[in-house]
Amino acid sequence: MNDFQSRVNEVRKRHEELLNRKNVAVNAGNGIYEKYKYPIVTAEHTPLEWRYDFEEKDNPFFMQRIMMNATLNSGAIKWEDKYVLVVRTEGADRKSFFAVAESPNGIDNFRFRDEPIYMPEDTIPGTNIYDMRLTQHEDGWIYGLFCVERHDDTAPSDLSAATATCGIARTKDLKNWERLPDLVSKSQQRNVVLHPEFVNGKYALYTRPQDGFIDAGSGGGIGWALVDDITHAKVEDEIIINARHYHTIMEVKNGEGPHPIKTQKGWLHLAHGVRGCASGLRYVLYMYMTSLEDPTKVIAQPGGYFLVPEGEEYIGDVMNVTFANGWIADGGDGCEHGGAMHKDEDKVYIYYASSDTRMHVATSTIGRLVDYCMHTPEDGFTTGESVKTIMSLIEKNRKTNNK
Ligand code: BGC
Ligand code: BMA
Repeated sequence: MNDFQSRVNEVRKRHEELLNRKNVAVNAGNGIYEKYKYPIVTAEHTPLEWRYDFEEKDNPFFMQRIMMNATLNSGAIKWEDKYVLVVRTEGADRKSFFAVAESPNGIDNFRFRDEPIYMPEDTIPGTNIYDMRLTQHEDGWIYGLFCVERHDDTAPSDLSAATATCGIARTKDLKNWERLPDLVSKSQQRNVVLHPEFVNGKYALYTRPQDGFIDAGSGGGIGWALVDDITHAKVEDEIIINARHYHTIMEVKNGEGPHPIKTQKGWLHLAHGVRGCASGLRYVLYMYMTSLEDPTKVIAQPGGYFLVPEGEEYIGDVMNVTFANGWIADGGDGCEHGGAMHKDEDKVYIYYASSDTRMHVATSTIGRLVDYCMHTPEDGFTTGESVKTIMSLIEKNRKTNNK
């Protein structure tokens, strides 16, 4: 065997070992969810055929011709008995694209399909696309809503000036995608999510109005808008359903994660909150619940964060970030319809990325997450209120322990 062939064999062997690695739960100690020892999808998981030229005469050193930088913010869906992620995959050139990776059990053995998704363009092509939210809607389609970034040509001399718009595509098989016109909205939009059910006969969107590309500014928080026609979607009236507050984990920005999960007690939401600090922006995950009768009404808002970067999760391209736009509530059916009513014992796979670099999973159940939302004290917005909340728990425990 020549050097070329032995190098090919070695690279293939290492890749297979990585893809087949068993994952193990690590008790997070908070009782709310388990994290796992290994990330589930990394840039190293991408197929070798995307990165290496296997022709010896063209690539005598068996080098990577195309490097992959990161696998992050993935949409998720249970589909044909598999746990499917639409992974935001980013090349060394900083362009991200979508690619499907699937696993038989949701926690390890994720494998990319042979080819990434070639997303058809809207009339104005995007420079970059990312962070897809998947919704299996009751209209029969699976929708992918994602952010489309383009240069802001109103500032021709500023090469960092950009605009964020919500792109919309739909599919029946996660292979062929029909691109619909981008969402029309007065403000820029990132983190737009399609609710799985019709509301008053209309499509319902979680929005995130923002003043500029980075700045959420007067946007206020997570919004809600009804849309008549998803093939020409336009935000007419937008209300804020989950507002930001001073000195909280979501002081600077917040945004809806994946679409909410329907439970007997209400819609269960996962979102991200952002605050500014000396080291930059800190992205953490939080939860809230809305009413089944009126999905714009918040019925539970546990104070503080739900999940944050820990250990090596802090390190990566954009430090101090956890971000989630995919989760799967698994009632054991082969495919989980987006608006299915979930039972307490149903398992929840929370797919999150750390520091814009790699994908992880955390697992819990509907029962545990609802309990977390309904019984975690709310944020009282001042130190005094926080101490009173701790005091009342101490008092309760004193009574319990003296029984
Ligand atoms: C990046 C996103 C980021 C956004 C705002 C984009 O260029 O690709 O990951 O969320 O900028 O910082
Ligand atoms: C954003 C998000 C994500 C990213 C985060 C941190 O605004 O939309 O794409 O994870 O910033 O860089």
